[in-house]
Amino acid sequence: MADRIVSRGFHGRRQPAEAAGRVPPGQYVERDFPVLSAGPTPRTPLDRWDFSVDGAVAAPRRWTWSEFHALPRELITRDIHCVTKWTKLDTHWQGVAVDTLLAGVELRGGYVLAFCDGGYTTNLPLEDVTGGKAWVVDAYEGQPLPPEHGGPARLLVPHLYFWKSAKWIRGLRVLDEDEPGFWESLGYHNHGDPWQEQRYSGD
Ligand SMILES: Nc1nc2c(c(=O)[nH]1)N[C@H]1C(S)=C(S)[C@@H](COP(=O)(O)O)O[C@H]1N2
Ligand SMILES: [Mo]
Repeated sequence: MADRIVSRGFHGRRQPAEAAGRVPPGQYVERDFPVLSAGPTPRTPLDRWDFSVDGAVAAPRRWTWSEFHALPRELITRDIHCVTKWTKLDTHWQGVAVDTLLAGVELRGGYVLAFCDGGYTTNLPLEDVTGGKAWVVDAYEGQPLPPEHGGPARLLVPHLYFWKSAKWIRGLRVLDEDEPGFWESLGYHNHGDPWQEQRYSGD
């Protein structure tokens, strides 16, 4: 009896009890942290790194690495969901809220395009990156963010599929008209809500 209960836990993709209600449709719980990159890992030295808010704004902003580090920081614990169907529970991050980066910026558009070293982009409506829903993070599980996971800094938008969490981010371009990013122009869903299973355009 007891061994049956135990062995059930190792069967296929059955979800442990603590995951109940936390795993979006079609997802399974992953314990490792897979790396998914569309190209090589860029390695920008910190003295050449900066973060910009530009585009449809009254005045663009720019922070060097040390200026970025002087901004108010937050600890973030969230579940993340990749469109390739893994979900990772209770990931811990540190970084700066997008709200903090946009504070005092006079916005003249309702969308952002995140841009990155290496050329990757992803598009988001402002309402998905404001109100405590998105961060630019530079630490994972108490350590500097490893390059393969987007270090020195990546976007974290945990309520959307993880392709929206752009690695090696260098800035947010404010747009008055939405514009598809890298995966969005290759057939992935424009919004990417895992609870709605918005995987591909048309879902
Ligand atoms: N710059 C950049 N960001 C990216 C990607 C990428 O290829 N380049 N892949 C995206 C996809 S599809 C996913 S699932 C996650 C994977 O992040 P990870 O490698 O840390 O698991 O990063 C997203 N951010
Ligand atoms: Mo992904």
